[in-house]
Amino acid sequence: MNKVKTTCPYCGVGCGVIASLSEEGKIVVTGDPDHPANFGNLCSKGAALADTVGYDGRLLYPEVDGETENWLNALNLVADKLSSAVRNHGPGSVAFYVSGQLLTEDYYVANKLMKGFIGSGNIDTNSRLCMSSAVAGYKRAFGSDTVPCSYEDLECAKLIILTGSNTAWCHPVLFQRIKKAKRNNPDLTIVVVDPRKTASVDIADVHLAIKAGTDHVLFNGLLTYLDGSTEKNNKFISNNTEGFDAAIAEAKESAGDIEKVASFCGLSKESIENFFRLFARTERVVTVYSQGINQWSNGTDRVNSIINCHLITGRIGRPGMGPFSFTGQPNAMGGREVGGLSNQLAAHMALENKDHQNLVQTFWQSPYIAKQEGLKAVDLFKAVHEGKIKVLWIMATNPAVSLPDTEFVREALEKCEFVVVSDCVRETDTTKYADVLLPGQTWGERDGTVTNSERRITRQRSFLPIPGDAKPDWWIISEVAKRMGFAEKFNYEEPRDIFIEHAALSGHKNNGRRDFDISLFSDVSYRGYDDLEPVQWPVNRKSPEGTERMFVDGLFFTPSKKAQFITVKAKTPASNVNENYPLVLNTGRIRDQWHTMTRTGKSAILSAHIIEPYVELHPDDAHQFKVENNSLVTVSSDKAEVIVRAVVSDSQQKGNVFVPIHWSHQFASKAGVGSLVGNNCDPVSGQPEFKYTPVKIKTYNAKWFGFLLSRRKLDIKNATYWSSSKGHGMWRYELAGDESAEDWAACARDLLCTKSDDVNWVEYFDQASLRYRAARIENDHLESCIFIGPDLNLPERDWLAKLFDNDQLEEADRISLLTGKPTDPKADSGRVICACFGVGINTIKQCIVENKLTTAEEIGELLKAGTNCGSCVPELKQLLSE
Ligand SMILES: Nc1nc2c(c(=O)[nH]1)N[C@H]1C(S)=C(S)[C@@H](COP(=O)(O)OP(=O)(O)OC[C@H]3O[C@@H](n4cnc5c(=O)[nH]c(N)nc54)[C@H](O)[C@@H]3O)O[C@H]1N2
Ligand SMILES: Nc1nc2c(c(=O)[nH]1)N[C@H]1C(S)=C(S)[C@@H](COP(=O)(O)OP(=O)(O)OC[C@H]3O[C@@H](n4cnc5c(=O)[nH]c(N)nc54)[C@H](O)[C@@H]3O)O[C@H]1N2
Ligand code: SF4
Ligand SMILES: [Mo]
Repeated sequence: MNKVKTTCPYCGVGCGVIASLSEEGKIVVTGDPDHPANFGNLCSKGAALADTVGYDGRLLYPEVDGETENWLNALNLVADKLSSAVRNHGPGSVAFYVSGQLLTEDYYVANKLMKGFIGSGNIDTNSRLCMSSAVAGYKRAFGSDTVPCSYEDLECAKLIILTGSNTAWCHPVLFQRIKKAKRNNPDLTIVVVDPRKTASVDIADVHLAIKAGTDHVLFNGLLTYLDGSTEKNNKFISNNTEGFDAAIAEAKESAGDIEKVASFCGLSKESIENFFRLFARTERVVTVYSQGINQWSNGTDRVNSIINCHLITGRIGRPGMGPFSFTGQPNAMGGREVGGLSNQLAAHMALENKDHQNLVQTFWQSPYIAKQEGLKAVDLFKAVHEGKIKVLWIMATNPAVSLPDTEFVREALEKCEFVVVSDCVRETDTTKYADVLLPGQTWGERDGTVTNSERRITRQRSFLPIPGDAKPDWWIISEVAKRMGFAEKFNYEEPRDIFIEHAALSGHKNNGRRDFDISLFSDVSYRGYDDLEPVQWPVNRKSPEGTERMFVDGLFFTPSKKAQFITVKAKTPASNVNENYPLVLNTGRIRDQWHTMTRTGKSAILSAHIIEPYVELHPDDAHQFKVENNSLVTVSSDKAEVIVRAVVSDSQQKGNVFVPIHWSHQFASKAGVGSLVGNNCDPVSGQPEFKYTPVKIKTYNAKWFGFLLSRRKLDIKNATYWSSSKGHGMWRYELAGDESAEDWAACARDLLCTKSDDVNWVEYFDQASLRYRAARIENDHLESCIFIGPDLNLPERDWLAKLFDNDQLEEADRISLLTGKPTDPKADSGRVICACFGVGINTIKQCIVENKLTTAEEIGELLKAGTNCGSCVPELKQLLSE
């Protein structure tokens, strides 16, 4: 077995993994004990990587208009279309929409082609939806997009504030690190600021269930409080910062006294006072933030309201302190480094800066250099809709699901003259609109580098054979560039050739003037690149080992070398709840799925925790809007509606609902929450307001409800609601429809037997209670089964799912299929709570009761649940308390 050190392709923690492929084709993935991000730990997604690399559903050959094509013709066509659009309509008529999931080398080449050779700024990335407010906030404060901290700061801190970050589910390995730090140092205090009671609250000493959208007022209030405290660092303010007077004047004006802050933020006066006091008296404080801060129409101001509090106290550039943006995607940072955003230039240079334009153009020896910023994601798709963009090339992102107002985005894609999509998956909601599909290599196959949240560059290495004709993204882009007439400048043979150019540019005429500098690698050999060890930039002759912490000398990258206080005004969201749409919709992530599920959706382990799209709402709202737990509901905004399962829970604030982002049309009939969200963006960063949409909720009254389990993946047509999830050896579908009872049998046959009558079909219709059950049996094993009733009183799914493990159905199984009850009640282990060891809720509950367990550790000893990645520990505790 050939063991390869590489990096997990999911979140920005950037965990090192060791991957191997045995001769029998078995893939094994474990945590890399030597990687400084995770020291061997993995979360459920990383641990299940082997499950998600199968070739089913892969895009393996180029396609033009839905027909397989060879690379030569496909590349020629794409190059032709780009060149002729530029010739006839100018460089602004083409655009690239790329992704923080590309490797740095791919990203570098895409940016170079657009900004230097096509000569337009029209390359933007899904990082616009993700980190652009964090970028803009850092740039305004520091003059550069510099993350000051390291993960180690989490271990040296005495106070960690997690605001707008569900770390437990979205950066699980960092959550484990924080948890361990707290165990080792009971003095470490953790404050979670989130309108929801998330799994991250599990380790919090304090949960501030803030009113959605009011953090900037909280931090303005804190700034005012610190101004009057002994912790105000006058020396740092006068020597190392500018803009203090204006910022504090506005903070006082807009936040006011503690009482006013409390009422604005929907918190008690005491909790605000305690929080302010805690912050003031704790020097070592790290403020972690993510999408609950970034994804607002004033996201950039929110970021700066946090940074301001670190500047007034001088708490930056020293161990255990600083404003720390946790990045989302595996290479969100790499994308920023190469200038993948439409308003940035390569190597952290500023697009609006003439010297930088010259520097980059000379270095690239390019015919052009973008001098004006290009269109930001939301505006880019508006331009596509208006017909201004004639050729759009989408790489490694699924905008038909992930942008706001997806109905509009889909219309834009439909209208666009020529759409190219590079993806590794054949069927996504976006590939549907492609004129040309280009098969990208994906994790395990591709080679290059990524940068994680703490500026650490790590290699992603290949260890799998290349399936079909899949190619690396950098190769695809370079081949198109060559065909557009730029052969000489895109003549790369290996990712290393691109990396050294990128490294050289970062050091070119730098001399400490720019934060991003990896010039030590400007001439790294092929061998050196292959062996590259994880390292934090800047890494140059001065710091050959890399740099753990930034701004230790108190100097920043602004012209004056001083950090900037930013004046932050009080502002409410761009839209507002009203009579028709009385609830605030918050959108975000769940523990075991990654974005639009193109990869994690293939894993039975990862699909077991939460099997259906849902809306979480407070019991009072459920009562007011007559919604029952577990019923189907519609959630609608003024744009569209989705149908999802209701989960009634007091984790949610009254007046707020939460819908996860993951379910595209590939996994559910109508659950894409992006269709509800409006186009309001932050004026500075262009980041959309994903965390606030006024909506209403209503029970969805279907005539029948049901579910079916099937070995084969099915194409569900005749159900008004369906959602699918992968199980072990089968697919599970939750269903609802509008047919009356007399049509259920026909309906079931339609769903499971298509046109063939020649199947072994057993069915039972209980007329009295209106329960319909049927199973399709092939060669004595269960092929599929379906259960339908007029209400939600349906059999449990998990024991039925186990019948698919058997090669042969026992007589008892056949009976239980038709009675809808397991012959052995203990056979039903229930919904999976621990994804790592597949432990179900019924098993855990029973074990708690029988053994009188009181702690999660005891559950772990008996059932192993919670002992690997630990992500389910909050739920184990919840079960214990119940
Ligand atoms: N499992 C999993 N992990 C992931 C991803 C994934 O798809 N799945 N995606 C990755 C990516 S790309 C990203 S960007 C990160 C995102 O990581 P996070 O930002 O942690 O994730 P979200 O769920 O989008 O939102 C975070 C929290 O913000 C809260 N919030 C909403 N409004 C407010 C507010 O006004 N104030 C405050 N203080 N909080 C608020 C939400 O309730 C939510 O709990 O996750 C990364 N990790
Ligand atoms: N409502 C709402 N919407 C949101 C958010 C939210 O919180 N709320 N969050 C936003 C955020 S932070 C983000 S980051 C986005 C994420 O949204 P997307 O980027 O649209 O989501 P993914 O599913 O990660 O899409 C990645 C695509 O790249 C493909 N892919 C994987 N590897 C490769 C490769 O090596 N090469 C190529 N060419 N393709 C590959 C995958 O199959 C998939 O189709 O969603 C945003 N949208
Ligand atoms: S924490 Fe993030 S990088 Fe680490 S294993 Fe989990 S998904 Fe992968
Ligand atoms: Mo993201």
